[in-house]
Amino acid sequence: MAAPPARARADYDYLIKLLLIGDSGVGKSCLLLRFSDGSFTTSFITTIGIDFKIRTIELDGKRIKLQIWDTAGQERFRTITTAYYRGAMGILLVYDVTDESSFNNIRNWIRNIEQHASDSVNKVLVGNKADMDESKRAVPTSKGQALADEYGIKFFETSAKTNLNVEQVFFSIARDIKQRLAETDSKPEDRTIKINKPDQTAADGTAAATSSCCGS
Ligand SMILES: Nc1nc2c(ncn2[C@@H]2O[C@H](COP(=O)(O)OP(=O)(O)O)[C@@H](O)[C@H]2O)c(=O)[nH]1
Ligand SMILES: [Mg+2]
Repeated sequence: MAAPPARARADYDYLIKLLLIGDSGVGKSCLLLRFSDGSFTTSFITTIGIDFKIRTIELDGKRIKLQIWDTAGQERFRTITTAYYRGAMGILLVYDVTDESSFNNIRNWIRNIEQHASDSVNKVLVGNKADMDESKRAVPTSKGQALADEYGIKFFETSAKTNLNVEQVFFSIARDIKQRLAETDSKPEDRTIKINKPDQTAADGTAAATSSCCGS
């Protein structure tokens, strides 16, 4: 175990909301359980039948607090609505490599996301249950990769059972989102939250390039 910090630090540098999406039975809950199977995780069960877990990771010296939402069976009825997607920054699109229909449904899930989620949301395609015997496999790796390429997103085959690539998926999407947020942050015109700085509207319109907050 690492030594406790010498002084109190801010809780996190980035707060990232992630969602797990895909057909029922593909292993979404197991993936989340596997990723959050540690003492630094807190679970929340909300009154609307969706629950989320929190795990804070460290990337390039920044503390990233991941708030990861899982469905509680609503996906069976395709009743994933705006409430679930609200504020999502990243979505793990999960299918089961032994279940072709779960793979074919990924296109439907992407349409659902396009209707309900923010346009800028990061996506990653996940073919789960890669531990299963080759004789059971219904979706070759190359088909998963081709679909991901078509949508311009990253692709991983995982196993929640053997812990194959589970950390890699979450770290990969977290890193991409952090980068996107950092880029947005450094462009003043894209900021949605303005900090009340009296000199911000200064004379010739050249905004200051440096930020007074998050100083590092
Ligand atoms: N072999 C194998 N089985 C898995 C894996 N992930 C989940 N399962 C099984 O698949 C079933 C559905 O998993 P669950 O996480 O509830 O799916 P969800 O409906 O997408 O949340 C359960 O019986 C799990 O034990 C995996 O990576 N490999
Ligand atoms: Mg589930």
